[in-house]
Amino acid sequence: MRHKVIAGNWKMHKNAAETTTFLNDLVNNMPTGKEVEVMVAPAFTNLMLATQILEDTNITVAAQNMHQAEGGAFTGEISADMLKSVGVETVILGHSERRQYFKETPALLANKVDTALRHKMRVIFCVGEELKDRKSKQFQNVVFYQLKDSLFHLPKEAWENIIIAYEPVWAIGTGETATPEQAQEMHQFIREQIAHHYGSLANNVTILYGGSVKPDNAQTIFSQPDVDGGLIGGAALNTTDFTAIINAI
Ligand code: G2H
Repeated sequence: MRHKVIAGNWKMHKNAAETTTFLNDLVNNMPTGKEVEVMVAPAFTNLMLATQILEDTNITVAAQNMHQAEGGAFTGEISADMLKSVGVETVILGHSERRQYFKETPALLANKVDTALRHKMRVIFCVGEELKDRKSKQFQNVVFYQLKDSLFHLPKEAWENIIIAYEPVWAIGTGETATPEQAQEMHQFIREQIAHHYGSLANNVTILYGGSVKPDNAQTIFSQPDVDGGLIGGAALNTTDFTAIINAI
């Protein structure tokens, strides 16, 4: 169901002690009276710690990645069942850093999405164009194929468990942010493509913006009609900025 979400993607930051400090601080300083799901995505090693610390709160925990197989000889990998066994119900898939540095392809990501949904997990699926695609005006085309190749094989019911994160690659960790108009244009485009394929359920899909969201730009981005919240990287690593961003929704 469409709702507001602020999710912190910690990437490869924070050890166990830092995770504990951050989460206790967040719990003690959580903005109140906000209709928003607050989520954190720590490293694999800290997921169990996070679900334990957050057990009696409304803050949810996501993994940053997952393997597509049920299990087996895949040294260094983590399965959906392992995530669920430590209380993790949501997984981020298709982040541009996974696509770029770990060569994750649309077909592989389709496979990961299927596995996550089979395990009744929620997926935050990331899409976004590179700078060259924006310059060549191919950005909508690129994002369309990212959606089509990894998600448009799904049955309608599956969309209850899909959240989209639009993250223009040129805005990730660069300090460059899409303007509110650029974000709205793409969020609307994404919703239209889902509507074109699936009909009115598109209105119920949560679409987050990601890419250098900070306390000082969050409010104008979140105020756009098709922006339902944010996937936050750098600014999710300290509680002052993160709670300010939650307050901006
Ligand atoms: C985009 C975002 C979080 P940042 O990757 O997914 O990171 O806010 O640091 O650009």
